[in-house]
Amino acid sequence: MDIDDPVFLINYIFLFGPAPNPLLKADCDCSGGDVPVDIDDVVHLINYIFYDGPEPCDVDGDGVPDC
Ligand SMILES: [Ca+2]
Ligand SMILES: [Ca+2]
Repeated sequence: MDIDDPVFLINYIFLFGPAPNPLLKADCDCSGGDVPVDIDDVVHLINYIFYDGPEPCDVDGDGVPDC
């Protein structure tokens, strides 16, 4: 979990970079829906890393944030 993660996501969302695998692991804000991974997830991650924001979503429910 560091700055590489939001950079990876930004690449994927805006620059057609490689998709996260599995895709749902990058749904940091647990939004789900048709487009689970979008700019909101990047914002969530940056908040968490730099501004003590809430932890990323625990996508698979094992108690450890996955994003
Ligand atoms: Ca999301
Ligand atoms: Ca987990």
